[in-house]
Amino acid sequence: MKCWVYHTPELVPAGDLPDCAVVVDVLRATTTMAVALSAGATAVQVFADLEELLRVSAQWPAEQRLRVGERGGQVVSGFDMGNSPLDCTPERVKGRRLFMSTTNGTRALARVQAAPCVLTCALVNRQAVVELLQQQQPERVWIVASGWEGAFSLEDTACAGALLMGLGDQATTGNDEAVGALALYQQWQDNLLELLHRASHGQRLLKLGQAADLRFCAQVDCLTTVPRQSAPSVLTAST
Ligand code: 3SL
Repeated sequence: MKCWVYHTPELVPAGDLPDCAVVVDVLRATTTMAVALSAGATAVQVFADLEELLRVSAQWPAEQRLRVGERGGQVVSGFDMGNSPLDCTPERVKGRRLFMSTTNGTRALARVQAAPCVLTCALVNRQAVVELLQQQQPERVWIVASGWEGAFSLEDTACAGALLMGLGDQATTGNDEAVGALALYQQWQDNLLELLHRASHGQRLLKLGQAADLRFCAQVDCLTTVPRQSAPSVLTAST
């Protein structure tokens, strides 16, 4: 398995696709997806565009859907919830489909949705993603960090490194970014909450009063669910 890391969706090569793409958005989209599917949500359908989300979700019975909208770290007005993993309790999400749009995570997914296998990873489900990749043995893997509006995000690249570390000898690094991601994780692995606090998006979320979300997102390997694309833009649980 050869793995490439891209710091943002914009850096993903055009006109090419890997055997498997793994999208990472530790703060907070891919953490929330893993939690929602673990808690019994039937699927997470992602949208770049809020109008499109409202149009498609309107075709679902109200009691079987949740509209999840985040812009700038805050809940989109009129939506059922924002992007906090802590809101995804079984009481709230079980048996429901999440219609979700976030600033960066859902955009990163759109960039690689044509790949034959698309997974999402966060720190919380890193080991589960490692095991799925070990089982499937895709030849070429792209780990796509969501970043923030086209810029590097410390926490996503650290999570890419965590994934590479978990894969160990099973993976070779395809680009310098992969080597750098691994080194970043090795440096911070015992201090991930501090890394999230230093990260620019972590600081943005702290200003919005989301310290509990940072604590949750800093946990490693506590969920066994892997969100996996089962139809274009639709993620379901693979455990
Ligand atoms: O950018 C995103 O996709 C979100 O995860 C950002 S936030 O953490 O919900 O603010």
